[in-house]
Amino acid sequence: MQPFQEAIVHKLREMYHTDMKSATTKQLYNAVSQAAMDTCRDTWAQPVQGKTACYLSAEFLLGRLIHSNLMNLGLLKETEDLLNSAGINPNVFEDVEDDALGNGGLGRLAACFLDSAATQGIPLMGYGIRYRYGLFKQRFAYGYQEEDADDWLAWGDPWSVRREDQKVRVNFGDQSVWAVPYDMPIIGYGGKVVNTLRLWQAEAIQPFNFRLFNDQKYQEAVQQKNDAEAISAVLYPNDDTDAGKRLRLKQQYFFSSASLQSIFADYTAKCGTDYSKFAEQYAIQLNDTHPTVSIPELLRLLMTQGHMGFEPAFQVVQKTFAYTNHTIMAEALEKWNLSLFQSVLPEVYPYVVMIQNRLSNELVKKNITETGKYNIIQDGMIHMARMAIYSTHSTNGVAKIHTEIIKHSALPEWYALYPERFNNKTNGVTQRRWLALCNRELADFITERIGSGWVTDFSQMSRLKPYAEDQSSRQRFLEIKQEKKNQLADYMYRKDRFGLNTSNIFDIQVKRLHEYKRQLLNAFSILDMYFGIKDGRIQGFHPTTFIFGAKAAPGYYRAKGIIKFINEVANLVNYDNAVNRRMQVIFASNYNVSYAEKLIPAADISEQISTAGTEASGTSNMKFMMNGAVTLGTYDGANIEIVQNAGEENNYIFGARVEDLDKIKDTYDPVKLYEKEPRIRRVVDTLIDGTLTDGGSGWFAELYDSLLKGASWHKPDNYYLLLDFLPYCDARLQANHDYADRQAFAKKCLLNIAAAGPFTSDRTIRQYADEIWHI
Ligand code: 4GP
Repeated sequence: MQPFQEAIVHKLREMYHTDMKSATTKQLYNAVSQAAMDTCRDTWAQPVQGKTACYLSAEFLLGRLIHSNLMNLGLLKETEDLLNSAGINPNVFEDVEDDALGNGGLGRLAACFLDSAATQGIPLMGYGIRYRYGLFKQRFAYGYQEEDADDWLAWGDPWSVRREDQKVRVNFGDQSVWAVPYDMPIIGYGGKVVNTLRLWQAEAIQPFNFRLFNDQKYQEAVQQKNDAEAISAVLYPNDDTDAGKRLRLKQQYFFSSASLQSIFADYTAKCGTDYSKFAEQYAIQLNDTHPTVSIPELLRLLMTQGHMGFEPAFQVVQKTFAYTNHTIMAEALEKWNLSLFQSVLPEVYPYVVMIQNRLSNELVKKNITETGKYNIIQDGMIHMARMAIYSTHSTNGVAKIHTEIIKHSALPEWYALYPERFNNKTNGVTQRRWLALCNRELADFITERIGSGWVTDFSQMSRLKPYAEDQSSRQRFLEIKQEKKNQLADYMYRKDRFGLNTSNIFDIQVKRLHEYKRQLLNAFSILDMYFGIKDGRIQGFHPTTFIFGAKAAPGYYRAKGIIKFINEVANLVNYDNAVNRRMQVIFASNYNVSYAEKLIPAADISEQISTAGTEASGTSNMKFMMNGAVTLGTYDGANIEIVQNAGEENNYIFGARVEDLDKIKDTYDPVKLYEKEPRIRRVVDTLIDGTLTDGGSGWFAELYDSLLKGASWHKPDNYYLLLDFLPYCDARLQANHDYADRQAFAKKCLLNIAAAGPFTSDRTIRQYADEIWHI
């Protein structure tokens, strides 16, 4: 036995008094994880040299850790050999669910950044919240989304270390709590660098009141405990929407204050009490506006504990912080009601006023009289994005087009004031999780051809390009794709009891459910194909399986209506014997990181169909690309950079561009399109003509109205589904047609893989380190 294998056996004995043969999955999981933790403890304990970057984020969507950590430590094979030799399926940890402390793109990006920074030896610490319950678990009942609590701790938390000695006190207007850190090792590939993710848990200062209990006031006796724990109890299930809740503000201040206190104490221990040099030691990146209250919090610490004056303290703050914007959806630009803010954070509010006063003076100096668009405190609200832009030295978008939109249409007044602060950092994803680990077959294929350097230097992928011309490589690629489809089919059968036809094209759209992402457009186009096949209009259709995966925020009823609609479309198609050998539609339930790792490698077609100008970047588009799917998408977010690099001829781009929409936005009339085009009318009418039923919820009629009548808060069809409908259907049928030439299609896929080099988060995080943090 190898030493690591012995260590696992020893852990089982020590922790559970059991052995490989009798251990439960949970015991095995904890023993393997603990044994792996032991191998990196010494490296982890080494102090960081030089400047540290701190990534503050309300979400870290890590995904299952066991496989990625073992891979990064070089222990995956040994572990699998041990499991095999004990007659245990190496997939046993597939049931372990520990992947839910984030909603979607922004949280998953944070996780990719941690992996990339550790792999490249960039000292990056993550700071966030240790939610007791992560994002809800989704199931379907009669096609409706139902939500259950995500009890991720049921599997234990072997990758965290509770640091009781490092706890700090956080004060609100009406309560004080402990913030107790749980540290996780972030193991770089090769195991040479281990960074830290610190997640804070809220706990009561006095968990139990003995006197009240004695007086038989049992509820009151534990009131403080319950109130404290509520703060880190649950991740708000929102993506791109503002929860606007008192508790949410408490969460934001809770982890911001705890992180800042901890960073401040580290600085003091290292450098003493001259805080003027703070920004030389720490760079703090705000992952969207959620941690923005860190800005007045650092100001408070510098002025009260560091005894600095306001102006020098503000200078330090500005040099320290940088801000990343992840969406221009108006509802996500956070604002807090002034009186709420004052009552929750009375100690912080005065510092917000000081910042506002400084801004006001600056505006006067610049002769700006129209201050309403700039004021941090305006009309009874505190505008967090304004505070973030004003008080930091860098504001970045997450794809080229997104940054341009920020500069020229979302926040042009700020760009006019401080053009030098605005910069772009196109997102990326870690090729270790999203290729090396989730698609080992393709990873071997690549390594056999260009060596293994791509695992840590993704720019090497371009060397794969010549193999797109090589028939045997194309053939091998197709075999691998087939193998991944077969594996997905097994998995989906287990998870969703659905039998995929693995000889079909796999056409996949997986992401959060949002109107702007246009899952409804996808469903309409499926219906159009369904009718087209039945009517004989569409001939020579290559059988296709359409897969969706998406969670809707529980309070977002329109999104829930779309889920129900897609499930009804699936019923219609899958039970119709006239077409169901040519089409299948399936909505994967509880889409999450682990499901993504199965779905993405099996895809032929990556659906990226957001309205131009709405998806800041997207990151699943990159994961699909590196796994050899072609993009069927709009000119939006990082799709643009993807097709620029991989060739438009190797992808399927359709639909209106931002410029086109700008021109027509005041005159756009979806009703005209609906009346003129029978194919549009037919699919839209399924919402109300009884073809499909919403079970009496009224949701389908509401969707119909949203397209043709609008609502009090938006114009009809404000995401231009009907405008892009025919071009989308055409592009889709073109891809379907092209697929028939398997060799030519494989060539497109390989060219996409070979062009994926820039879309690694290794590149992105390097740019943050070089251009923003100067590390
Ligand atoms: C997402 C954006 O919607 C997505 O386009 C982007 O790729 C991702 O951030 C990472 O930058 N936004 C969110 C959010 O997840 O909650 O606003």
